[in-house]
Amino acid sequence: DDAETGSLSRQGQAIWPRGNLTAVVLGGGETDSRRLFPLTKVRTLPAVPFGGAYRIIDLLMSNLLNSGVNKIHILTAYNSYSLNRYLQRTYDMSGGVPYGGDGYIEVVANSMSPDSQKWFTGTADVVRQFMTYFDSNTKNRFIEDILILPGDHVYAADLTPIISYHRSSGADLTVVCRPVSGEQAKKLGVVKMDSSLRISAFTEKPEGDQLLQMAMSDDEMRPFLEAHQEEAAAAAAAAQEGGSRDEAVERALRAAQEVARVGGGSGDRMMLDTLASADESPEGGAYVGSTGIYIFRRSVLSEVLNRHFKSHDFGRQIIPDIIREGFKVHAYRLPGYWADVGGSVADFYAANLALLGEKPSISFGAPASSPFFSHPLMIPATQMYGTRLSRCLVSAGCIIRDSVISNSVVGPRAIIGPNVTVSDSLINGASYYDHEKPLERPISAAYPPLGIGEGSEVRKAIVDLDCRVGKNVKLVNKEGVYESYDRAVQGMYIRDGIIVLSRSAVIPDGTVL
Ligand code: ADQ
Repeated sequence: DDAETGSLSRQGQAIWPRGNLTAVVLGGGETDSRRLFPLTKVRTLPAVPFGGAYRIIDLLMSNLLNSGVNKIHILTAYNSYSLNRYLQRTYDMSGGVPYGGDGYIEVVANSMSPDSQKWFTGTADVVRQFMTYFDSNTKNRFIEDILILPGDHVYAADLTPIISYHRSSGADLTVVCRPVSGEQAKKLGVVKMDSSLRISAFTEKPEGDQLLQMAMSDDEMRPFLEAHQEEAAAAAAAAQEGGSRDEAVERALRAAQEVARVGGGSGDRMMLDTLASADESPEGGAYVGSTGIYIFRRSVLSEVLNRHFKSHDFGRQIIPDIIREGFKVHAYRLPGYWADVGGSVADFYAANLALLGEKPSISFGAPASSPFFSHPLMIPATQMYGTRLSRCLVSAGCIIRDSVISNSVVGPRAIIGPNVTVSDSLINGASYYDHEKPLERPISAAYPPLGIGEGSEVRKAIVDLDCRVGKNVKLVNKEGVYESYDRAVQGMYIRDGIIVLSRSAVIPDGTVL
Protein backbone atom coordinates (compact mmCIF):
# COMPACT_ATOMS: atom_id res chain seq x y z
CA ASP A 1 0.00 0.00 0.00
CA ASP A 2 1.07 3.63 -0.42
CA ALA A 3 2.13 4.08 3.17
CA GLU A 4 4.27 0.97 3.18
CA THR A 5 6.39 1.83 0.16
CA GLY A 6 10.01 2.28 1.26
CA SER A 7 12.50 4.56 -0.40
CA LEU A 8 16.19 4.63 -1.11
CA SER A 9 18.08 7.83 -0.47
CA ARG A 10 21.12 8.85 -2.50
CA GLN A 11 23.22 7.02 0.05
CA GLY A 12 21.17 3.92 -0.55
CA GLN A 13 19.64 3.66 2.92
CA ALA A 14 15.94 3.18 3.39
CA ILE A 15 15.13 6.31 5.41
CA TRP A 16 11.55 7.33 4.97
CA PRO A 17 8.48 5.97 3.31
CA ARG A 18 8.14 8.05 0.17
CA GLY A 19 4.61 6.92 -0.42
CA ASN A 20 3.28 9.25 2.23
CA LEU A 21 4.88 12.50 1.12
CA THR A 22 3.80 14.73 -1.74
CA ALA A 23 5.81 17.55 -3.32
CA VAL A 24 4.09 20.71 -4.46
CA VAL A 25 6.19 22.94 -6.71
CA LEU A 26 5.22 26.62 -6.95
CA GLY A 27 5.70 26.99 -10.65
CA GLY A 28 5.50 30.75 -10.86
CA GLY A 29 2.97 33.52 -11.01
CA GLU A 30 2.52 36.68 -12.98
CA THR A 31 4.78 38.85 -10.79
CA ASP A 32 7.73 36.50 -11.19
CA SER A 33 7.39 36.61 -14.92
CA ARG A 34 7.61 40.40 -14.86
CA ARG A 35 10.85 40.22 -12.89
CA LEU A 36 12.57 38.06 -15.50
CA PHE A 37 10.96 39.60 -18.56
CA PRO A 38 11.68 39.17 -21.50
CA LEU A 39 13.01 35.69 -20.73
CA THR A 40 9.49 34.89 -19.55
CA LYS A 41 7.77 36.46 -22.56
CA VAL A 42 7.02 33.06 -24.05
CA ARG A 43 7.34 30.81 -21.02
CA THR A 44 6.89 30.57 -17.29
CA LEU A 45 9.96 31.08 -15.12
CA PRO A 46 10.84 27.45 -14.35
CA ALA A 47 10.95 26.71 -18.11
CA VAL A 48 13.70 29.30 -18.73
CA PRO A 49 16.94 27.68 -20.01
CA PHE A 50 19.69 27.40 -17.40
CA GLY A 51 23.35 26.36 -17.62
CA GLY A 52 23.19 25.66 -21.36
CA ALA A 53 21.76 22.18 -21.19
CA TYR A 54 18.93 22.55 -18.67
CA ARG A 55 15.73 24.39 -17.81
CA ILE A 56 15.49 25.85 -14.28
CA ILE A 57 12.88 23.21 -13.34
CA ASP A 58 15.29 20.36 -14.21
CA LEU A 59 17.38 21.05 -11.12
CA LEU A 60 14.39 20.79 -8.82
CA MET A 61 13.00 17.74 -10.62
CA SER A 62 16.40 16.07 -10.33
CA ASN A 63 16.63 16.86 -6.61
CA LEU A 64 13.16 15.43 -6.03
CA LEU A 65 13.51 12.29 -8.11
CA ASN A 66 17.02 11.57 -6.81
CA SER A 67 15.71 11.95 -3.26
CA GLY A 68 13.00 9.37 -3.90
CA VAL A 69 10.14 11.87 -3.92
CA ASN A 70 7.82 10.27 -6.43
CA LYS A 71 4.60 12.28 -6.18
CA ILE A 72 5.14 15.70 -7.70
CA HIS A 73 2.57 18.38 -8.43
CA ILE A 74 3.64 21.48 -10.30
CA LEU A 75 1.31 24.44 -9.84
CA THR A 76 1.46 27.01 -12.60
CA ALA A 77 -0.42 30.17 -13.26
CA TYR A 78 1.29 31.92 -16.12
CA ASN A 79 2.34 30.86 -19.63
CA SER A 80 2.21 27.31 -18.35
CA TYR A 81 1.96 25.62 -21.75
CA SER A 82 5.73 25.78 -22.37
CA LEU A 83 6.51 24.26 -18.98
CA ASN A 84 3.89 21.63 -19.59
CA ARG A 85 5.31 20.77 -22.98
CA TYR A 86 8.86 20.66 -21.67
CA LEU A 87 7.95 18.38 -18.75
CA GLN A 88 5.93 16.10 -21.04
CA ARG A 89 8.90 15.68 -23.34
CA THR A 90 11.48 15.22 -20.62
CA TYR A 91 9.90 13.23 -17.81
CA ASP A 92 7.69 10.20 -17.94
CA MET A 93 4.36 11.79 -17.13
CA SER A 94 2.51 8.51 -17.36
CA GLY A 95 3.61 7.83 -13.79
CA GLY A 96 3.56 4.29 -12.50
CA VAL A 97 6.59 2.15 -13.16
CA PRO A 98 9.39 4.76 -13.36
CA TYR A 99 8.29 6.22 -10.04
CA GLY A 100 7.98 3.01 -8.08
CA GLY A 101 4.47 2.08 -9.14
CA ASP A 102 2.60 4.67 -7.10
CA GLY A 103 4.26 7.87 -8.29
CA TYR A 104 3.37 10.56 -10.79
CA ILE A 105 4.17 14.05 -12.02
CA GLU A 106 1.18 16.26 -12.51
CA VAL A 107 0.97 19.83 -13.77
CA VAL A 108 -1.91 21.61 -12.07
CA ALA A 109 -2.87 24.84 -13.78
CA ASN A 110 -4.27 27.50 -11.49
CA SER A 111 -8.01 27.95 -11.71
CA MET A 112 -8.83 29.32 -15.13
CA SER A 113 -11.97 31.01 -13.88
CA PRO A 114 -13.01 34.31 -15.44
CA ASP A 115 -12.16 35.85 -12.07
CA SER A 116 -8.65 36.71 -13.15
CA GLN A 117 -7.86 38.10 -9.67
CA LYS A 118 -7.19 34.54 -8.71
CA TRP A 119 -4.07 34.61 -10.82
CA PHE A 120 -2.44 37.27 -8.74
CA THR A 121 -3.00 35.84 -5.29
CA GLY A 122 -0.22 34.78 -2.90
CA THR A 123 1.38 31.43 -2.30
CA ALA A 124 -1.01 30.38 0.48
CA ASP A 125 -3.99 30.98 -1.81
CA VAL A 126 -2.40 28.90 -4.53
CA VAL A 127 -1.69 26.03 -2.12
CA ARG A 128 -5.18 26.37 -0.56
CA GLN A 129 -6.74 25.93 -3.94
CA PHE A 130 -4.51 22.92 -4.55
CA MET A 131 -5.32 21.36 -1.14
CA THR A 132 -9.04 21.52 -1.85
CA TYR A 133 -8.42 19.52 -5.01
CA PHE A 134 -5.93 17.23 -3.29
CA ASP A 135 -8.02 16.48 -0.19
CA SER A 136 -11.00 15.58 -2.35
CA ASN A 137 -9.19 12.48 -3.66
CA THR A 138 -9.55 9.66 -1.12
CA LYS A 139 -6.41 7.99 -2.49
CA ASN A 140 -4.47 10.83 -0.92
CA ARG A 141 -5.57 10.08 2.63
CA PHE A 142 -2.26 8.35 3.36
CA ILE A 143 -0.24 11.45 2.64
CA GLU A 144 1.29 12.72 5.90
CA ASP A 145 3.54 15.53 4.76
CA ILE A 146 3.45 18.14 2.03
CA LEU A 147 6.77 19.45 0.75
CA ILE A 148 6.33 22.90 -0.80
CA LEU A 149 9.13 24.16 -3.04
CA PRO A 150 9.54 27.28 -5.17
CA GLY A 151 10.20 26.29 -8.77
CA ASP A 152 12.69 29.11 -9.43
CA HIS A 153 15.60 28.13 -7.22
CA VAL A 154 18.80 26.47 -8.29
CA TYR A 155 20.65 24.11 -5.97
CA ALA A 156 21.70 20.50 -5.83
CA ALA A 157 20.51 18.89 -2.64
CA ASP A 158 19.59 15.56 -1.25
CA LEU A 159 16.22 16.22 0.35
CA THR A 160 16.12 13.01 2.37
CA PRO A 161 17.92 14.42 5.45
CA ILE A 162 15.47 17.34 5.51
CA ILE A 163 12.50 15.02 5.42
CA SER A 164 13.90 12.71 8.08
CA TYR A 165 14.72 15.72 10.29
CA HIS A 166 11.16 17.00 9.89
CA ARG A 167 9.81 13.65 10.99
CA SER A 168 12.22 12.97 13.84
CA SER A 169 11.79 16.46 15.35
CA GLY A 170 8.02 16.05 15.30
CA ALA A 171 7.63 19.50 13.76
CA ASP A 172 4.32 20.69 12.34
CA LEU A 173 6.29 22.74 9.87
CA THR A 174 9.97 22.69 8.91
CA VAL A 175 11.30 25.81 7.19
CA VAL A 176 14.46 25.24 5.17
CA CYS A 177 16.82 28.12 5.97
CA ARG A 178 20.30 29.52 5.37
CA PRO A 179 22.62 31.97 7.09
CA VAL A 180 22.48 35.27 5.19
CA SER A 181 23.78 38.82 5.36
CA GLY A 182 21.61 41.78 6.36
CA GLU A 183 21.33 42.87 2.72
CA GLN A 184 20.04 39.47 1.66
CA ALA A 185 17.76 39.18 4.66
CA LYS A 186 15.73 42.17 3.46
CA LYS A 187 14.63 40.15 0.42
CA LEU A 188 13.65 37.03 2.36
CA GLY A 189 11.57 35.72 5.20
CA VAL A 190 13.82 35.94 8.28
CA VAL A 191 13.64 33.64 11.29
CA LYS A 192 14.86 33.56 14.88
CA MET A 193 15.15 30.27 16.70
CA ASP A 194 16.12 28.70 20.02
CA SER A 195 18.94 26.22 20.60
CA SER A 196 16.72 23.29 19.60
CA LEU A 197 16.17 25.05 16.21
CA ARG A 198 12.55 25.74 17.07
CA ILE A 199 11.55 28.96 15.36
CA SER A 200 10.27 31.66 17.71
CA ALA A 201 9.78 34.49 15.20
CA PHE A 202 9.36 34.90 11.44
CA THR A 203 9.30 38.27 9.65
CA GLU A 204 8.82 38.60 5.90
CA LYS A 205 11.27 40.98 4.19
CA PRO A 206 12.07 43.04 7.29
CA GLU A 207 13.51 46.57 7.02
CA GLY A 208 15.12 48.92 9.53
CA ASP A 209 14.34 48.17 13.18
CA GLN A 210 12.33 45.11 12.24
CA LEU A 211 15.42 43.69 10.58
CA LEU A 212 17.71 44.53 13.49
CA GLN A 213 15.34 42.70 15.83
CA MET A 214 15.84 39.54 13.79
CA ALA A 215 19.66 39.54 14.10
CA MET A 216 21.09 36.51 15.88
CA SER A 217 24.08 36.68 18.20
CA ASP A 218 27.02 34.30 17.71
CA ASP A 219 25.76 32.15 20.56
CA GLU A 220 22.23 32.04 19.19
CA MET A 221 23.54 31.21 15.74
CA ARG A 222 25.91 28.42 16.70
CA PRO A 223 23.42 25.54 17.18
CA PHE A 224 21.94 26.30 13.75
CA LEU A 225 25.33 26.40 12.07
CA GLU A 226 26.48 23.24 13.74
CA ALA A 227 23.27 21.32 13.13
CA HIS A 228 22.91 18.61 10.49
CA GLN A 229 26.65 18.56 9.79
CA GLU A 230 26.57 14.82 9.42
CA GLU A 231 23.81 14.84 6.83
CA ALA A 232 25.24 17.83 5.03
CA ALA A 233 28.70 16.34 4.86
CA ALA A 234 27.44 12.99 3.66
CA ALA A 235 25.38 14.73 0.98
CA ALA A 236 28.34 16.88 -0.08
CA ALA A 237 30.64 13.87 -0.21
CA ALA A 238 28.11 11.94 -2.25
CA ALA A 239 27.30 14.88 -4.49
CA GLN A 240 30.66 16.05 -5.65
CA GLU A 241 33.50 16.83 -3.36
CA GLY A 242 35.00 13.37 -2.98
CA GLY A 243 37.33 12.56 -0.10
CA SER A 244 36.32 10.68 2.99
CA ARG A 245 33.22 11.31 5.01
CA ASP A 246 35.34 12.54 7.92
CA GLU A 247 37.10 15.07 5.72
CA ALA A 248 33.77 16.26 4.45
CA VAL A 249 32.46 16.69 8.01
CA GLU A 250 35.58 18.67 8.84
CA ARG A 251 35.14 20.89 5.78
CA ALA A 252 31.50 21.59 6.52
CA LEU A 253 32.29 22.41 10.16
CA ARG A 254 35.09 24.79 9.22
CA ALA A 255 32.81 26.59 6.76
CA ALA A 256 30.09 26.89 9.39
CA GLN A 257 32.52 28.26 11.99
CA GLU A 258 33.76 30.77 9.47
CA VAL A 259 30.24 32.01 8.85
CA ALA A 260 29.75 32.35 12.60
CA ARG A 261 33.05 34.21 12.95
CA VAL A 262 32.36 36.86 10.32
CA GLY A 263 28.69 37.13 11.22
CA GLY A 264 26.47 35.99 8.38
CA GLY A 265 27.37 34.21 5.22
CA SER A 266 26.43 34.70 1.65
CA GLY A 267 23.02 33.29 0.91
CA ASP A 268 24.36 32.14 -2.40
CA ARG A 269 27.37 30.20 -1.43
CA MET A 270 28.54 29.29 2.02
CA MET A 271 32.12 29.61 0.99
CA LEU A 272 34.83 31.76 2.36
CA ASP A 273 35.57 33.65 -0.85
CA THR A 274 32.08 35.16 -0.99
CA LEU A 275 31.81 36.12 2.65
CA ALA A 276 33.68 39.37 2.21
CA SER A 277 30.71 41.01 0.48
CA ALA A 278 28.37 40.01 3.30
CA ASP A 279 30.69 41.79 5.70
CA GLU A 280 30.20 45.12 3.95
CA SER A 281 26.47 45.17 4.57
CA PRO A 282 25.51 48.18 6.69
CA GLU A 283 23.28 46.00 8.86
CA GLY A 284 26.16 43.58 9.45
CA GLY A 285 25.10 40.94 11.88
CA ALA A 286 24.03 37.42 11.28
CA TYR A 287 20.59 36.48 10.03
CA VAL A 288 18.86 33.30 9.07
CA GLY A 289 16.78 33.53 5.91
CA SER A 290 14.05 31.22 4.69
CA THR A 291 14.49 29.56 1.30
CA GLY A 292 10.72 29.34 0.94
CA ILE A 293 11.00 25.54 1.05
CA TYR A 294 8.55 24.16 3.61
CA ILE A 295 7.54 20.73 4.85
CA PHE A 296 4.12 20.84 6.46
CA ARG A 297 2.41 18.10 8.36
CA ARG A 298 -0.49 17.63 6.01
CA SER A 299 -3.22 17.81 8.68
CA VAL A 300 -1.78 21.08 10.01
CA LEU A 301 -1.58 22.60 6.54
CA SER A 302 -5.20 21.78 5.72
CA GLU A 303 -6.38 23.01 9.09
CA VAL A 304 -4.55 26.34 9.10
CA LEU A 305 -5.39 27.15 5.48
CA ASN A 306 -9.07 26.61 6.27
CA ARG A 307 -9.02 28.51 9.52
CA HIS A 308 -6.97 31.42 8.14
CA PHE A 309 -9.08 31.56 5.02
CA LYS A 310 -8.38 35.27 4.58
CA SER A 311 -4.57 34.88 4.59
CA HIS A 312 -3.00 34.96 1.14
CA ASP A 313 0.66 34.47 1.87
CA PHE A 314 2.78 32.00 3.85
CA GLY A 315 5.59 34.42 4.64
CA ARG A 316 3.52 37.45 5.56
CA GLN A 317 0.65 35.72 7.31
CA ILE A 318 0.37 31.95 7.76
CA ILE A 319 3.85 31.20 9.17
CA PRO A 320 4.07 34.11 11.67
CA ASP A 321 0.49 33.34 12.76
CA ILE A 322 1.01 29.66 13.44
CA ILE A 323 4.24 30.34 15.34
CA ARG A 324 2.26 32.69 17.60
CA GLU A 325 -0.42 30.02 17.97
CA GLY A 326 2.16 27.60 19.38
CA PHE A 327 2.57 25.20 16.46
CA LYS A 328 5.94 23.49 16.41
CA VAL A 329 7.93 25.18 13.63
CA HIS A 330 11.55 24.13 13.11
CA ALA A 331 14.46 25.32 11.00
CA TYR A 332 16.65 23.12 8.83
CA ARG A 333 19.89 24.46 7.40
CA LEU A 334 20.30 23.79 3.69
CA PRO A 335 24.00 23.20 3.01
CA GLY A 336 25.94 24.15 -0.11
CA TYR A 337 25.05 26.49 -2.92
CA TRP A 338 21.54 27.87 -3.31
CA ALA A 339 20.28 30.74 -5.46
CA ASP A 340 16.84 32.21 -6.03
CA VAL A 341 17.06 33.05 -9.74
CA GLY A 342 13.52 34.39 -9.94
CA GLY A 343 14.25 37.71 -8.24
CA SER A 344 15.78 39.64 -11.13
CA VAL A 345 17.56 39.26 -14.46
CA ALA A 346 20.79 40.08 -12.59
CA ASP A 347 20.26 37.18 -10.14
CA PHE A 348 19.51 34.80 -12.98
CA TYR A 349 22.55 35.97 -14.95
CA ALA A 350 24.86 35.70 -11.91
CA ALA A 351 23.66 32.17 -11.13
CA ASN A 352 24.51 31.08 -14.67
CA LEU A 353 27.98 32.62 -14.56
CA ALA A 354 28.57 30.98 -11.16
CA LEU A 355 28.54 27.64 -12.99
CA LEU A 356 31.81 28.54 -14.71
CA GLY A 357 35.38 27.99 -13.62
CA GLU A 358 37.17 25.32 -11.73
CA LYS A 359 34.98 25.61 -8.66
CA PRO A 360 31.50 25.72 -10.16
CA SER A 361 28.56 26.46 -7.87
CA ILE A 362 26.85 23.30 -9.06
CA SER A 363 28.75 20.37 -10.46
CA PHE A 364 26.51 18.87 -13.13
CA GLY A 365 28.85 16.03 -13.89
CA ALA A 366 28.69 13.94 -10.77
CA PRO A 367 27.72 11.45 -9.61
CA ALA A 368 26.03 9.05 -11.98
CA SER A 369 23.79 7.76 -9.19
CA SER A 370 22.03 11.12 -8.87
CA PRO A 371 22.21 12.70 -12.31
CA PHE A 372 20.70 15.99 -13.43
CA PHE A 373 17.90 15.24 -15.81
CA SER A 374 17.22 17.20 -18.94
CA HIS A 375 15.44 16.79 -22.23
CA PRO A 376 17.59 14.43 -24.31
CA LEU A 377 18.64 16.11 -27.56
CA MET A 378 19.48 13.98 -30.57
CA ILE A 379 22.17 16.31 -31.87
CA PRO A 380 25.82 15.80 -32.85
CA ALA A 381 28.90 16.86 -30.90
CA THR A 382 29.96 20.48 -31.14
CA GLN A 383 32.30 21.46 -33.99
CA MET A 384 34.90 24.12 -33.33
CA TYR A 385 37.46 25.62 -35.69
CA GLY A 386 40.17 28.12 -34.80
CA THR A 387 38.31 29.18 -31.68
CA ARG A 388 39.61 30.29 -28.31
CA LEU A 389 37.48 29.48 -25.27
CA SER A 390 38.11 30.34 -21.65
CA ARG A 391 35.83 29.73 -18.66
CA CYS A 392 32.98 28.45 -20.81
CA LEU A 393 30.28 25.83 -20.78
CA VAL A 394 29.50 24.76 -24.33
CA SER A 395 26.56 22.46 -25.05
CA ALA A 396 26.22 19.93 -27.86
CA GLY A 397 25.34 20.62 -31.48
CA CYS A 398 27.14 23.98 -31.81
CA ILE A 399 29.25 25.14 -34.75
CA ILE A 400 31.80 27.76 -33.71
CA ARG A 401 34.31 29.22 -36.18
CA ASP A 402 37.33 31.47 -35.63
CA SER A 403 35.88 33.19 -32.58
CA VAL A 404 36.85 34.15 -29.07
CA ILE A 405 34.45 33.22 -26.27
CA SER A 406 35.14 33.89 -22.63
CA ASN A 407 33.26 33.61 -19.36
CA SER A 408 30.09 32.48 -21.08
CA VAL A 409 27.48 29.73 -21.17
CA VAL A 410 26.65 28.47 -24.66
CA GLY A 411 23.49 26.41 -25.19
CA PRO A 412 22.74 23.70 -27.75
CA ARG A 413 22.93 24.32 -31.55
CA ALA A 414 24.57 27.74 -31.21
CA ILE A 415 26.07 28.85 -34.52
CA ILE A 416 28.78 31.41 -33.87
CA GLY A 417 31.33 33.04 -36.16
CA PRO A 418 33.57 33.70 -37.86
CA ASN A 419 35.41 36.49 -36.01
CA VAL A 420 32.86 36.84 -33.25
CA THR A 421 33.77 37.93 -29.74
CA VAL A 422 31.51 36.81 -26.92
CA SER A 423 32.24 37.65 -23.30
CA ASP A 424 30.34 37.40 -20.00
CA SER A 425 27.23 36.20 -21.79
CA LEU A 426 24.59 33.50 -21.97
CA ILE A 427 24.01 32.31 -25.52
CA ASN A 428 21.02 29.99 -25.32
CA GLY A 429 21.48 28.50 -28.80
CA ALA A 430 18.60 27.23 -30.87
CA SER A 431 15.83 24.66 -30.82
CA TYR A 432 16.43 23.74 -34.49
CA TYR A 433 18.87 24.29 -37.37
CA ASP A 434 17.95 26.56 -40.27
CA HIS A 435 18.29 23.68 -42.73
CA GLU A 436 15.66 21.67 -40.84
CA LYS A 437 12.84 24.13 -41.38
CA PRO A 438 11.65 26.14 -44.33
CA LEU A 439 12.65 29.73 -43.64
CA GLU A 440 9.97 32.32 -43.07
CA ARG A 441 11.76 34.58 -45.51
CA PRO A 442 15.00 34.48 -47.49
CA ILE A 443 18.23 35.13 -45.63
CA SER A 444 19.30 38.77 -46.05
CA ALA A 445 21.02 41.54 -44.14
CA ALA A 446 17.69 42.22 -42.43
CA TYR A 447 16.95 38.53 -41.80
CA PRO A 448 20.23 36.84 -40.89
CA PRO A 449 20.66 33.09 -40.27
CA LEU A 450 20.22 31.58 -36.81
CA GLY A 451 23.17 32.30 -34.51
CA ILE A 452 25.66 35.12 -34.24
CA GLY A 453 27.07 36.34 -37.53
CA GLU A 454 30.53 37.29 -38.76
CA GLY A 455 32.40 40.06 -37.01
CA SER A 456 29.85 40.59 -34.24
CA GLU A 457 30.59 41.39 -30.63
CA VAL A 458 28.42 40.36 -27.67
CA ARG A 459 29.28 41.54 -24.20
CA LYS A 460 27.35 41.01 -20.94
CA ALA A 461 24.25 39.79 -22.71
CA ILE A 462 21.64 37.06 -22.63
CA VAL A 463 20.78 35.87 -26.13
CA ASP A 464 17.69 33.70 -25.81
CA LEU A 465 16.84 30.68 -27.97
CA ASP A 466 16.46 30.93 -31.75
CA CYS A 467 17.82 34.46 -32.11
CA ARG A 468 19.21 35.70 -35.43
CA VAL A 469 22.06 38.12 -34.84
CA GLY A 470 23.50 39.44 -38.12
CA LYS A 471 27.00 40.39 -39.21
CA ASN A 472 28.99 43.17 -37.52
CA VAL A 473 26.42 43.61 -34.79
CA LYS A 474 27.61 45.17 -31.55
CA LEU A 475 25.67 44.22 -28.44
CA VAL A 476 27.84 45.98 -25.91
CA ASN A 477 25.57 48.47 -24.13
CA LYS A 478 27.89 51.26 -25.24
CA GLU A 479 26.03 53.91 -23.26
CA GLY A 480 26.01 51.86 -20.08
CA VAL A 481 22.20 51.93 -19.82
CA TYR A 482 20.70 50.17 -16.80
CA GLU A 483 17.13 49.61 -17.94
CA SER A 484 15.62 50.05 -21.39
CA TYR A 485 12.56 48.85 -23.27
CA ASP A 486 13.12 51.35 -26.12
CA ARG A 487 13.88 48.68 -28.69
CA ALA A 488 11.37 46.11 -27.50
CA VAL A 489 9.86 45.89 -30.99
CA GLN A 490 13.13 44.36 -32.17
CA GLY A 491 13.30 42.04 -29.16
CA MET A 492 16.19 43.99 -27.59
CA TYR A 493 16.05 44.99 -23.93
CA ILE A 494 18.45 46.12 -21.25
CA ARG A 495 17.66 44.91 -17.74
CA ASP A 496 19.88 45.45 -14.70
CA GLY A 497 22.57 46.64 -17.14
CA ILE A 498 22.43 43.33 -19.01
CA ILE A 499 21.40 43.19 -22.68
CA VAL A 500 18.63 40.64 -23.19
CA LEU A 501 17.47 39.45 -26.62
CA SER A 502 14.07 37.81 -26.34
CA ARG A 503 13.37 34.46 -27.95
CA SER A 504 13.52 34.49 -31.77
CA ALA A 505 14.73 38.11 -31.93
CA VAL A 506 15.99 39.18 -35.36
CA ILE A 507 18.90 41.65 -35.21
CA PRO A 508 19.87 42.93 -38.69
CA ASP A 509 23.49 43.30 -39.86
CA GLY A 510 25.34 46.27 -38.41
CA THR A 511 22.97 46.88 -35.45
CA VAL A 512 24.63 48.60 -32.49
CA LEU A 513 23.25 48.65 -28.95
P1 ADQ B 1 9.17 35.59 -2.60
O1 ADQ B 1 9.98 34.81 -3.58
O2 ADQ B 1 9.24 37.08 -2.67
O3 ADQ B 1 9.51 35.13 -1.11
P2 ADQ B 1 6.61 34.96 -3.80
O4 ADQ B 1 6.78 36.00 -4.84
O5 ADQ B 1 5.31 34.85 -3.09
O6 ADQ B 1 7.65 35.11 -2.64
O7 ADQ B 1 6.95 33.57 -4.51
C1 ADQ B 1 7.19 32.35 -3.87
C2 ADQ B 1 7.19 31.26 -4.93
O8 ADQ B 1 5.86 31.01 -5.37
C3 ADQ B 1 7.97 31.59 -6.19
O9 ADQ B 1 8.64 30.44 -6.64
C4 ADQ B 1 6.91 31.97 -7.19
O10 ADQ B 1 7.33 31.67 -8.51
C5 ADQ B 1 5.76 31.08 -6.77
N1 ADQ B 1 4.44 31.64 -7.11
C6 ADQ B 1 3.97 32.88 -6.84
N2 ADQ B 1 2.69 33.02 -7.29
C7 ADQ B 1 2.34 31.84 -7.84
C8 ADQ B 1 1.16 31.34 -8.50
N3 ADQ B 1 0.07 32.10 -8.63
N4 ADQ B 1 1.16 30.06 -8.95
C9 ADQ B 1 2.26 29.29 -8.82
N5 ADQ B 1 3.39 29.70 -8.22
C10 ADQ B 1 3.45 30.94 -7.73
C11 ADQ B 1 9.34 33.77 -0.73
C12 ADQ B 1 8.97 33.68 0.75
C13 ADQ B 1 10.14 34.17 1.61
C14 ADQ B 1 11.37 33.38 1.26
C15 ADQ B 1 11.65 33.53 -0.25
C16 ADQ B 1 12.84 32.69 -0.68
O11 ADQ B 1 7.80 34.44 1.01
O12 ADQ B 1 9.82 34.02 2.98
O13 ADQ B 1 12.46 33.87 2.01
O14 ADQ B 1 10.53 33.07 -0.99
O15 ADQ B 1 13.13 32.92 -2.03
